[in-house]
Amino acid sequence: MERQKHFLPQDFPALKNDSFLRAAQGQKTHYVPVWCMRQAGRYLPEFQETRAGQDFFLTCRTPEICCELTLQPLRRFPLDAAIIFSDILVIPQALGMEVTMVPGKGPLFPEPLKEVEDLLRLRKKVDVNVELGYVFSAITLTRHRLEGSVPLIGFSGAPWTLMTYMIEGSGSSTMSKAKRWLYQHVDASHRLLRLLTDVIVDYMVGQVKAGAQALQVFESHAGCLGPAQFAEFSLPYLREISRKVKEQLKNESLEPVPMIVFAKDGHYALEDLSRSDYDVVGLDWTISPLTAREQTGNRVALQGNMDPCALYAPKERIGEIVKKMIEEFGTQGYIANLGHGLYPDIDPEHVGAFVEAVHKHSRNLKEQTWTGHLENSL
Ligand code: 1CP
Repeated sequence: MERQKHFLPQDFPALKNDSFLRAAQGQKTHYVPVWCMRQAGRYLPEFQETRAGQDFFLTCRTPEICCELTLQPLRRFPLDAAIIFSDILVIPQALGMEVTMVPGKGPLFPEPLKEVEDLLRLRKKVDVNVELGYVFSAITLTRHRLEGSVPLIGFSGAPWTLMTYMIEGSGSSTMSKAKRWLYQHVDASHRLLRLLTDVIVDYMVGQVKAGAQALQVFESHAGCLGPAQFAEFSLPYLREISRKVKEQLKNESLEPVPMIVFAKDGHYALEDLSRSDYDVVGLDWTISPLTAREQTGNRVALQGNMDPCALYAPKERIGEIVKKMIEEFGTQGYIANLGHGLYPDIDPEHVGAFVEAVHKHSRNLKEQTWTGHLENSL
């Protein structure tokens, strides 16, 4: 019988396409790199087929399948980065909470946190190698299977976003249960956010050790916080994550990796985010490229931000929207992406048209760093 090949986090194949990493670090690129949030997802028939009938979190715990799902979009489109297939809710699981994924509905916590005493149910200390080692194995395997074609992005949910799921128990439009804690249980909220931050730091460092070449932090529920609550309950923890991850990598003599922060609907915080030790700030579609550049200056690269619904438009129209987006962001210090994840009913051919349009239009434009005015950009 053929011996099972074991993949170790070493001797990774040399990287052939570094445009995403270069743009993330503010270095010159010959075209605008592009990837899509949720590029591995239900809009792909091959994803549906691989996932068919399988429990979602069991899939997340099976490195071979995570690897396959991560590679699927890259076989179809000339994307400039891969993102490991997993989910942000593996962290509440690592803390001891039960989470299931209800097909067609989304995540469900049968016993969400209701009162402060419920915090006692959470593990006080998480050994990420024990609880989340399956994600690290998936990353290492995928990094080998990518054969250096493009870099692999690891990710985590941000503390506030994870706290909302742990208290709401599922998706919510108001987040009122979680926000109640911010007003009624201030200290307990900070205790929970601190616990999550500590796990996230170890988790992200572990992802880099396993082979992740960039990291994205998803603060998907920034929008329900106003500026004051964001400043108190989100920003300090986001800052601590970037600072500590970079510090730990340095202490362990590991190469630093670019870090991306995506605070959905958090445009009120863009300036603060651009001063937070992240290399890239991700943007949703509700902010114009020019306003985003003005608020973030040349401190960070930007990533985003086409409305995913624009992919419902005819292909030629997608091309026009992409062209305008690149003209406004400039071709340098910029990573093209959507303003949020792909929806399941989006036509894969239109995703292809988006990726192709980014490459085509950015190659046609003069290399342009945003300098505070647009006159010489076109
Ligand atoms: O059965 C399925 O296939 C369900 C769909 C699905 C997929 C493909 C879920 C359920 N998660 C994922 C994978 C996933 N989740 C990735 C994979 C990599 C890629 O992007 O290709 C990533 C990065 C995530 C991150 C994630 N999960 C976020 C942050 C990004 C965002 O969308 O804001 C969030 C909020 C989740 C929670 C989650 N997981 C799944 C769903 C449907 C949701 C959202 C639930 C809700 O609040 O309504």
